[in-house]
Amino acid sequence: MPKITGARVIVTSPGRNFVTLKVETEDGVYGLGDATLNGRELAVASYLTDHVIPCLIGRDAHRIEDIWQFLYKGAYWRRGPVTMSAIAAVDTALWDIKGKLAGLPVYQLLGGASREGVMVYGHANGTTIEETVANALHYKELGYRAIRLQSGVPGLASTYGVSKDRYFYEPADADMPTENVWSTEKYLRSVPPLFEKARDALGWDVHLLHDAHHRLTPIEAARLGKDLEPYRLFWLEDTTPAENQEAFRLIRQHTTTPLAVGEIFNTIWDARELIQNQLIDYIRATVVHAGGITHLRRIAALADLYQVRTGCHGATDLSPVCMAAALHFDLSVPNFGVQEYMRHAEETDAVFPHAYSFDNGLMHPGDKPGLGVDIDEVLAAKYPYRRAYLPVNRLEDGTMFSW
Ligand code: GCO
Ligand code: MG
Repeated sequence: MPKITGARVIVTSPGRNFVTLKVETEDGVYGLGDATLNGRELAVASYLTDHVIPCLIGRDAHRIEDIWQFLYKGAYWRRGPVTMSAIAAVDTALWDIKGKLAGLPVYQLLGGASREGVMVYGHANGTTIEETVANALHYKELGYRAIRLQSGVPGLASTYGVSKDRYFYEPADADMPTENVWSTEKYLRSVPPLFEKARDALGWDVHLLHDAHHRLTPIEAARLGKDLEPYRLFWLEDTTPAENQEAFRLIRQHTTTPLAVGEIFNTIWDARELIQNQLIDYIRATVVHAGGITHLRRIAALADLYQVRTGCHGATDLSPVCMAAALHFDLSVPNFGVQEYMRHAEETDAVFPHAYSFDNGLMHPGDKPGLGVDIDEVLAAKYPYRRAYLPVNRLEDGTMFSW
C-alpha cells in the first residue's frame, strides 16, 4: 500500500491567499489539494494541521472513500465550510496520488471523458452598460461561448462583480472589510437594459449569465427572472440566500429563466430539497468547498436524476489546484453544464504550474498523471499570508445586508 508518511499545509499569497495541502507517501509520490476558504483561510489551515494531518499518517493513500468517511463521520461535528474544505483538500490530494500511481489523469479514473472539452464562462464587467457590453464582445472574440455580465448600478458607488481590472476582480480587497452601499430598487432597474443591449451587440449564439449574489427577496427574484426572460439567459445565479431552500419554489412559479445556486454549499444536504423538488437548473457546488471530488460526484449523481446540471464555482479564490480538479470532474461527469473560469494573476500561475489549457471556449485538464498541477514551494515562500476580507454590504439607511 502507498502509506501516507507526511502531510503539510502551505499558505501562500501570490496575488491573493491560497491554502494548499500536500500529502506525501512513502514512495515519494505526493498529491495536492486546495483548502482555500476566502477570508477564513487560517481556520482551515489549523483544522488540517492540528486535527486532520495527525490522523492521516500511516494510512493507505489508496483508500479515498474510507478516509473521506473517517474524516466526515469521525469528526462528529459534521458539515460546515471549514470542515468540508479540509476534507476536500485531503480527498483531492488522494485522487492526485492515485492518478500518479496509476499513470493516468484523474478524469480517466472517474470513468473517462464524456466530452471533448469543458465549456467555461468568462466574466465581462464594466461600470456602465456600454463598457460591460464592449468587454463581453472582447470575450466573444477570445472564443468564449458563455459570458457572465455584471455592470455598475447607476446611483451606487461600487457594485459587486465589477472589477478594477479588465479580466478579473478580487473580491477580498482589504485587510478589514470594505463597506459597500446597496439598493435593490436601483439594481433591479439596471439589469434588463444591460441584457437588452448585450443581445443587440452579441447576438443569440453566445450564452449569457448573471449573478444576483444573494441580494433579493423571493418575489424580487421572481420579478428579475421574468424581466430577463426575453433575453434567454443560460442562468440567473444566487438570487436569494439559499438557507431557505423553499424560497426557490416561489421564484420557480413565476419564471422560466434557468436558476443556478450553490457556490457556498458544503454538502449534498444543502442542495437536496432544491434538486429533488426541481427548483433549480444548475448546481454550483465545487470541489474545494463541497468535500472534494468524492462528495461532488455524489451531488452530481443526485442532480442527474432530476436533469439538474453542474456549473462549478471557479472564481480567483479557488486555486489552480481546485481548477484542475474541477476540470477532471467536469470532463467526466455525465450531467455537466458549464464551468466558471476567472483567470488567475500571473504570480498565482507561476506558483502553481499546471497542465490545463483553454482553447476556443473550452478547457481541458491535460493528460498528465494525477491532477496535472504542482506547487513551486520556493516561489510560494516568497509570498507570505496577508489578511484579506470580503466586503460587507449596507442598505442606504445603514442597515446591514447580504454581501
Ligand atoms: C462567483 C462568486 C464569487 C464569490 C467569491 C467569494 O460567482 O464567482 O459569486 O465572486 O463572491 O468567490 O469568495
Ligand atoms: Mg456567484
